Amino acid sequence: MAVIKNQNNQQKGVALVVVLLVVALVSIIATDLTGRLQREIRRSANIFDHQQAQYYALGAEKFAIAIIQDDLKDSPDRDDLDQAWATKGLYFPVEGGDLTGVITDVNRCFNLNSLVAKQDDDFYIADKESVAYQSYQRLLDLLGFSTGLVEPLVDWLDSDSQPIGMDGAEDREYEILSPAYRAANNLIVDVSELRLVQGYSDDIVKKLSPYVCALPEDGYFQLNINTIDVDKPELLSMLIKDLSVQSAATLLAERAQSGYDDLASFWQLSALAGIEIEGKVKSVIQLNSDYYQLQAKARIGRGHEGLTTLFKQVDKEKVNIIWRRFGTLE
Ligand SMILES: [Ca+2]
Repeated sequence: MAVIKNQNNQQKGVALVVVLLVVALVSIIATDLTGRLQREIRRSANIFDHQQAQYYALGAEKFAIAIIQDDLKDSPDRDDLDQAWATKGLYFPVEGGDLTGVITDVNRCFNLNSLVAKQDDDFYIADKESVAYQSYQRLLDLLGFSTGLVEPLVDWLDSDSQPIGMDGAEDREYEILSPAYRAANNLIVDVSELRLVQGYSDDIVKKLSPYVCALPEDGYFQLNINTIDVDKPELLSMLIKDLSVQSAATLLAERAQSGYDDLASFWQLSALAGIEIEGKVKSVIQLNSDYYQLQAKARIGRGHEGLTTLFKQVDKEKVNIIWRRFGTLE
C-alpha cells in the first residue's frame, strides 16, 4: 500500500510541474503578444502621424498657390520682397503639431539649363556668345573658380557627344570612372547633379549652389532685380561685365525693400551711368518672377514631413506645380 501511495504522490508532483510549465509558457506567450501589440499600436500611430504631416504639408502647398495667385492678381507685373509671398518664417500651430514654410522666387539665381537651347531638331546645343554662357563664365571667375568649368557642364547638358573645348567632358571621360556612367546630354533636374560633372568638386558645388538653380527650361535666363539677394552681388556683375562686385553690392544694399517700380529707374542708377549695356543683356533683368519654390515642414506627434515644390506662374494668372518632392528638410 505504501508503494502505491508513493506513486500517487509522484504523479501529483509531475502533474504540478507540468501545470507550472504550461502557466509559464502561457505567460511568456502572453508577454510576447502584448509586446508585439504595443509595437503594432506604436507603428500604426507613427504611420498615422506621418500621413497627417504629409497632408498638412500638401495643405501648405495649396496655401502657397493661393498666396502667389493673390499676388499675381494684385501686381501681375512685379514681384518684390515686400509682398506677402516673400514673408519669411511662416509658422502655423496645428492640432498635434506645427507647420512652417517659406516661399522664395527662383528668378534670383542663374538657371544652369540656360547654357543650352533646343534647336529645331530637338537637339540641345550651347552658344558660346550667348549672354548665359558668358555670364556663367564670369560668375565662375568672380567666385574664384576656373572659367573652364563651363565646358564640362555644357557637355553634360548638350545633346551631342563631342567635347566643346579643352576642358569639356563627354561619355568617354565618365566611362573610365568607377563606377562608370555617361553624360546626361539633357537638362539637369537638381543643382546637386553638378557633383557628377567633371571638375565640380564638393567644395565648388557647395560654394556655387547658392548662386545657381535648375529650372526646367533650356535657354531661360531671367533675373528679378527686385529679389536678387543683397549678399550675392556677383549675380549682377556676371551679367553686367563692367559693373564691379563692389558697385553691385552697394547698388543692392541701397535697393528699397519694395524694389524698383520700373526698369527705367533701375537702368538710370548712377552706378550704371557710363556703362554700355547691350539690349540682350538688358532683357535678362526683370521686375517680376516666373518661378517660385515652397519649402514646407510639418510636425505632427512623432511624424515629420518636409515638402519642396516648384511652381510656375502662367499667363500672369495661373500657378502650376512643376514638381514636388517629399523628404526631410535641413
Ligand atoms: Ca553632351
